[in-house]
Amino acid sequence: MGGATVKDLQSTLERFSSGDRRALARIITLVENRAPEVPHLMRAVYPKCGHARIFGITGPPGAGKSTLTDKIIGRLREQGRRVGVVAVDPSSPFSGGAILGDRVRMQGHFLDEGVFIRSLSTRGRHGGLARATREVVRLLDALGFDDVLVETVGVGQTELDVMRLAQTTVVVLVPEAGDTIQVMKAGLLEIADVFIVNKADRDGARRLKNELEVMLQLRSEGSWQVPVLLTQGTDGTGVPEVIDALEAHQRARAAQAPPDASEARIQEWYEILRDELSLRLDRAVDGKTLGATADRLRRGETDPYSAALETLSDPVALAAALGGDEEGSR
Ligand SMILES: Nc1nc2c(ncn2[C@@H]2O[C@H](COP(=O)(O)OP(=O)(O)OP(=O)(O)O)[C@@H](O)[C@H]2O)c(=O)[nH]1
Ligand SMILES: [Mg+2]
Repeated sequence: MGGATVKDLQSTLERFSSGDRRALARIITLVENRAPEVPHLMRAVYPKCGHARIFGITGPPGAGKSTLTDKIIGRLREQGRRVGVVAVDPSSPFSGGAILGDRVRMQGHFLDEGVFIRSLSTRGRHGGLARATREVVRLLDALGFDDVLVETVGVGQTELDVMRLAQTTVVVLVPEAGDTIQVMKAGLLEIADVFIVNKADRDGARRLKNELEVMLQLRSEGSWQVPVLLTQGTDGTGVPEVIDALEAHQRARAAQAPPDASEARIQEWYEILRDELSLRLDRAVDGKTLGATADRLRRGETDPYSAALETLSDPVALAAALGGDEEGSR
């Protein structure tokens, strides 16, 4: 976890900039595995961020998100833009490259140097998928991808957290999901900047579109009017209009006074701290650097509360046990 490793990572990143995508894949695996080097790496990456457009695509399983993403990539590539895609699957035990379905559905772009597609999930006992996703998006941004698309599977709290990092969020629904009450319940109405009713070839698509529009008018606020677009992911019908809507929302966003980012930075600092402390505490327990206390507990010489209070009252010992890595900070 010393400085050398971080340097290694940085040179790996530089290799990627000159076309080595395996290097990027390796780094993303570190992020996914919550490796201790990650904060050091991200510190180097952070100042280079802020150029990419970040689009979120969410909606219920099977709505056609990947199929649409594939078509959207195609259009953006026609405009000469470099596109990064992160498919986030909190439930998947698989990782390390691609979920099969996404690989199949976006395979037309796999040989394209201007497209990078990666699936993401977190293994083990730690959560932190929203943070890992944000880090991967930043890596892609820093490496010069013009657009980053984040697809999340499902509509739970993790997905909503992940979607907070998108500048423009697209919610994909299908006629058979028909029930607009579900949309409200899942919190999708609040996060959508653009609604898509996909599978427009099926019955009920137009009706769902109308229902959504009524709902949106009822809660219409602000200057951006959320559009509801009909698409057919399979043949790309309606996708040019999706691109137009994404661009229009980006323009509307840019026209507004930029939101005060200071609170978000403080919140992120707090999240990183909490997350890193918990990771380090687990590593310390695994690595037995807190072993003396554990031994005393094992021998019945103290109780868990006394042990915890003692550990907390000795910050220097605690910091040592949690493994300060000053080396890496240089
Ligand atoms: N009839 C019809 N089928 C579609 C359309 N768009 C996508 N599909 C099909 O719907 C199925 C699911 O598509 P995906 O793109 O994998 O959906 P997804 O939302 O990414 O699915 P998950 O990532 O598993 O949540 C596939 O069999 C697609 O071929 C459409 O417009 N009409
Ligand atoms: Mg998908």
